[in-house]
Amino acid sequence: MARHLLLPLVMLGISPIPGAFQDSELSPTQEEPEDLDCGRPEPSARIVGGSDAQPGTWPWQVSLHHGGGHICGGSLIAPSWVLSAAHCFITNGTLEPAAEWSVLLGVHSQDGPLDGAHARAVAAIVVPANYSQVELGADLALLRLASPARLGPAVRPVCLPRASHRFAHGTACWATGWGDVQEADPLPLPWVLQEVELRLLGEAACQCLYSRPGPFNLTLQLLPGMLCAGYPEGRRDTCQGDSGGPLVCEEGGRWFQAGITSFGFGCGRRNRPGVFTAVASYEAWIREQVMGSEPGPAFPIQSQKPQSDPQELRENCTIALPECGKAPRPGAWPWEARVMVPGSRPCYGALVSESWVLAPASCFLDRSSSDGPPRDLDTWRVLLPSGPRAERVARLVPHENATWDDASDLALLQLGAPVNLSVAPRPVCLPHPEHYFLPGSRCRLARWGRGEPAPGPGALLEAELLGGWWCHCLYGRQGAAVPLPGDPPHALCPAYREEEEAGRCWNDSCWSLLCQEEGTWFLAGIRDFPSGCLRPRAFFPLQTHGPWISHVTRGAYLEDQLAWDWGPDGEETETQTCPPHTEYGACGLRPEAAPMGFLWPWLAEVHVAGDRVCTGILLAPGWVLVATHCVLRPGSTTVPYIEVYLGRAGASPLPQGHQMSSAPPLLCQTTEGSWVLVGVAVQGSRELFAAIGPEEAWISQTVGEAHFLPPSGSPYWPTGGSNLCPPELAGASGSPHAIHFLLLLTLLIQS
Ligand code: 4AZ
Repeated sequence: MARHLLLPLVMLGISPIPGAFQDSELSPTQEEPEDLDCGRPEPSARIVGGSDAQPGTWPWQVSLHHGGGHICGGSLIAPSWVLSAAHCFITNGTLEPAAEWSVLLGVHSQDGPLDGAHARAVAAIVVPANYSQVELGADLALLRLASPARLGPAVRPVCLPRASHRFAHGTACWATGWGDVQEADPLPLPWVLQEVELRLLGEAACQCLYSRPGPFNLTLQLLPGMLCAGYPEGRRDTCQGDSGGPLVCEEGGRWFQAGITSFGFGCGRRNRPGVFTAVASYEAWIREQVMGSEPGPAFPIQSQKPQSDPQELRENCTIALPECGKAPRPGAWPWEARVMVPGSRPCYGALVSESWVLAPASCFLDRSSSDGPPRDLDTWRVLLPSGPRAERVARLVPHENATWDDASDLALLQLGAPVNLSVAPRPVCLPHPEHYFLPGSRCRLARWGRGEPAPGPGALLEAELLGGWWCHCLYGRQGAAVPLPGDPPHALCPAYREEEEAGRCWNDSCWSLLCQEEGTWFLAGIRDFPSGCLRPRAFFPLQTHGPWISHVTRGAYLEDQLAWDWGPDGEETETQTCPPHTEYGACGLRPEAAPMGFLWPWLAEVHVAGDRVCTGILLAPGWVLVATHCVLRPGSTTVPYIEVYLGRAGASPLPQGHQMSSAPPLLCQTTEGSWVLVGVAVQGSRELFAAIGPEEAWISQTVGEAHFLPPSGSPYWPTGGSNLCPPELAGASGSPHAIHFLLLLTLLIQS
């Protein structure tokens, strides 16, 4: 699921530039080719967290076009040679034809007239024979131009480092490109070349950062020929579309290309610096490819080797901690923002960056009227914790769906001036779209919008997040497949104690959901669904809005997942089905453990081959139903030795050395008080159940004397109009899935 984050994504949202670029002179320059002096821009004169470059600052930067648009960066290393990344040219293991590519030289803005720019066709693309995928290194390519570039003030080659060249850790270098300015957020018009200063990280420091399991527990093994640049705290980085472009460092008045933008985990993330191909490691390969071409690339001798300071070699491993989401204690939220609009009650929102507050759009926009945005922004004020003064509001940016969609009832307010972040105010952390808030997470409800205050002064507003499956089934669309964790969910369900203790629901309260991971608070959800008293309540997840928030704010604190423990087969969900719905919500939502000594009289202890124990259900005097996976080993066709004990499940401790396989049954009580078996937990899950209903025909044919509730009219099988659970629960037809889970054991009664 998270693999895409590691892959270099080279397509960029820059649309075709008018005109064909096959060896065209877009704007003829007067200059004739000169000596191959490298790495010296004519003195004249996004990348994530960068800024517009001045024209002519990076004259070796080229744009590689395919299919009419910018795909990758590259660098001019000789009049007929461009250096780039192999992964830009390889699709499904095949090198794309050179003829489909063109190289744009001397470009600054990729919009409008390309003054001073010219294009060249590509005669050949060469990649190292051992390149297979970015994570395995050798991510470089050489492009031979069909005709030499026209060198001039805006078009000059960069210097290449020899294999012996050493770049000191901590050196400030520059990366350039027309790539995304945030993850999945293309560089906006007028597509001006972006530059960003990045620090070289030593191999040990970078490996240390990438060895810490980040989101999705992914780590990375750095290989020889790779180098890292960036910052432990992230926020400045290369991104999709910058690939193939140069990372250059100045030495003795010349710019050397230390790296080629290759890949990374996302863009600008904490502890996930960009990974570059270390150009010096490929001196021999580059020389071999360009042999005989005159003039070839320049590999100036390094004038001064960096002192090998032993202190520097033993770089310490500094892991950056989140800068957002720290609160002195629950309830004292340093991001709580009170937006004061004259004539209305205060509206509560959250500070998400130095300059932006997120709040419900419905505080500021009348959904029923078609009035435009408010005009009196200069009378609005924002109060922040410990803020010395009320902040002015410079801009209101409502979510595009804010006026009709409750899940998007969001607006961003830009403060008149950025605030100084400290202990307070401090922004809350926001989740990336793929964030998975673990069931059982400790959450809190915080004030949101213009809702009523907390019910009662001492309210704890503490909540525990319930499994996403339950929430999905309770509030999901009919027929919707149960999504994978973090897919993203369409609802988050916290169970909060106060409401239960108070015995009523706070219908007119309006809350946001804050969830904690390793001591850091995330804004996980906003305002609960209009769900009446159906429990657990559901919140709209905020994670789907991460891209919009980071696009508008360019610097909100989107933070990676800090906690993960998805269990062994957390993602094997294809055959999982939702439990049926009762008047209390989905049944079995909060199964209470049976007190010791209390017997569920139909439960059977099934002992398999002497070492596994699972739960069976007595359906008739001679028959016990049990989950197949509990009894049969995968791939085995032999039936093991099975013993069934009745009348003692839950009452006696298990014999030593026995494991309890988790295959608990799901039982629901009818209004008349009798219990009905509705599902058997699927393998690896304690929350999802293979429904019994669809197996009625198979069970009754086999067992004969099993008792079934009437198939229709029962409150436990949603009718066709129900929108709460997938339709297969209606029990109309046999499910090919569930049958794999269930096995009937006929009993040879031994007394
Ligand atoms: C890319 O897809 C890419 N943050 C380039 C650089 C990085 C990530 C992705 C590093 O081209």
